[in-house]
Amino acid sequence: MHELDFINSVQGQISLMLKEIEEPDLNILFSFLDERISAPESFVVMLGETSSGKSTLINGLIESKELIVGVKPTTGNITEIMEDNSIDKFDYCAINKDATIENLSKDVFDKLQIKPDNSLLRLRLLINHFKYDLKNLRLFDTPGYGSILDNHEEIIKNFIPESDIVLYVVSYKVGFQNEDNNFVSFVNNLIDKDTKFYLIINKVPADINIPDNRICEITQHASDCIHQNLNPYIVRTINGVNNDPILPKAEELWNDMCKDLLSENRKKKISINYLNLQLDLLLEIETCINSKLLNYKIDKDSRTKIKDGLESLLSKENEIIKKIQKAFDNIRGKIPNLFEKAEIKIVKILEDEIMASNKWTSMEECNAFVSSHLIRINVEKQIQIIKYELELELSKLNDEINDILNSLLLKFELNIKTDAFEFENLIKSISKKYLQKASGYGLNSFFKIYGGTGGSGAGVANFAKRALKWSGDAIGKKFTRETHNALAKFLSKVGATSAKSVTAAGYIIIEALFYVNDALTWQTKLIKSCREGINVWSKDTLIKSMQDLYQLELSNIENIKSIFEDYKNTFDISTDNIEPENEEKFRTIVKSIEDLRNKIKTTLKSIN
Ligand SMILES: Nc1nc2c(ncn2[C@@H]2O[C@H](COP(=O)(O)OP(=O)(O)OP(=O)(O)O)[C@@H](O)[C@H]2O)c(=O)[nH]1
Ligand SMILES: [Mg+2]
Repeated sequence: MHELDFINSVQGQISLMLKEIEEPDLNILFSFLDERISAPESFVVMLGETSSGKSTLINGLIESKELIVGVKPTTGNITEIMEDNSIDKFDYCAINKDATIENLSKDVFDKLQIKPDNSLLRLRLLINHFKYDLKNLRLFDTPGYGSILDNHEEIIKNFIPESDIVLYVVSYKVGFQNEDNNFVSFVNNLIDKDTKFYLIINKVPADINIPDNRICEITQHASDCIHQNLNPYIVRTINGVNNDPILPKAEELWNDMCKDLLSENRKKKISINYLNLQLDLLLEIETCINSKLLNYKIDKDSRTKIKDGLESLLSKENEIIKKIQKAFDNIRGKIPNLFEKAEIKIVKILEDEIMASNKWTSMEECNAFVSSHLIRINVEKQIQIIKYELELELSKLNDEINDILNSLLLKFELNIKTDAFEFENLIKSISKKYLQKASGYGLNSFFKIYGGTGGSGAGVANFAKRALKWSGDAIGKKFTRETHNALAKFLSKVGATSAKSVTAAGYIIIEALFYVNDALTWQTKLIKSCREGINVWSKDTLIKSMQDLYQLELSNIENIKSIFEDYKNTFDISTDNIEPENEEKFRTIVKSIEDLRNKIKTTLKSIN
């Protein structure tokens, strides 16, 4: 049987089971999955420095000037472009932070593309039909690196890590700058091995013959940052006339993108994803039924034991949360000092170098070396030390919380142990659930949630339920794709912030020396401006890292809460005896779940 047919037949059987057990939450999960299977989405994120021509390229794809373009930094918000055959030509929406979706007039849509807006999460442009076979594509137009880092967490947390393809645009004339270096290295930390990275060299003049030095240079730099040998897409510049806007065709690019998205390899990956989701869903159903069966089987004494055990378990939730809060407070208390130390160290090194007067033949030479090289190298060294310290502290906390949780859950299981084998089954299925979903729950998954709204640590099912409640528009693939190690991601964000701030610091230094001609005092002046620059770097990076730490703390608390909630729901046993009217029916379902699971596993093996 073809994989998709098999997946659909499993859906059919699950649907029959769900009719028997009548659980609204499971039905929501089911329709969520069903929707994804009928329309597997792909994610493509367009990235690159400001004015590299990202929005223009997308306008070319959709053959209409819907996205605003301009010479100055233009795009201020994320715009998601999707196909919707039910609309006429184009339709415009705002997705707000409170999860509401608003229809917009073209006029308001245009204004929002440029202007930051506190309540807006992202914009959505619906088009009737993509020229290529790009059904179910979700394409994201983004602003430049700085704006993404400061204002668009969603892109960093959700869309880049989830993307099938990242399109990275460099303008030929501008070349591969320091910012591109930082940006691509950062992206490299966020994507996994399945994500394709396309390098697009844009606005290449017509008279440039390929191969060309600059193209080789850009390709080499980008390849180094992403640790792959890239083969760039060359997009030639077009000259627009007033009434004839620039709409680059970039056919090779879109054709290849299409091929990649529709490739057998990708279809295989999607099938594997769905089969794993079905395994998840079957576990959810099994846990639910075992919970009901347990209800039928146990006597009054055991009921009270479970109720007490659960109460005692739940009473520990606050303790753990307080522990997390305390640990994060502690870490936040320590990092200003780390930055202060780093600042002193860097300034000292710069001072020594600058004052080594026999080393420099001119102020310009020294200035160039300091602002483009020395500062960067030393800031990088110091931020590594800070990141290492943070990693130690956070990993320690991770281990502690996992230990506490594991021993709490073990104690809960031992305390309420009854003779009923249903209890054993329930414990088994809830443990399996975590094992399967978190791919190693209890070990390294505590931080996984930082990887996105409801990473696997939080429980896939919880995510889907909550996501649906919040927006009715959850990101399908978040469901299974293994979330990246969130700690690594957090640290890489600290590194990215630092790299961005040091660029700003470099400008301060260059600017300060612009007007200095005095051969005697330049060293003192350079040292002074270095101090100022390093201070800006330190303050900036510290503030942003503190904000990121708050977020990490919040998402980890959410994660803990969801684990307790899961236990609460699963062991929500009635204290009264219940008539086992459906017992036979449920036992038959449990049996068919086991059969189905084996079939899915066999199919998974055959695909791999
Ligand atoms: N001559 C010429 N100009 C181009 C071409 N592609 C883009 N441009 C111009 O380059 C400028 C920047 O293009 P945008 O598409 O706004 O660039 P962007 O990458 O979206 O920039 P941000 O939104 O600021 O991040 C605009 O003025 C475009 O008209 C091209 O092929 N030829
Ligand atoms: Mg733009």
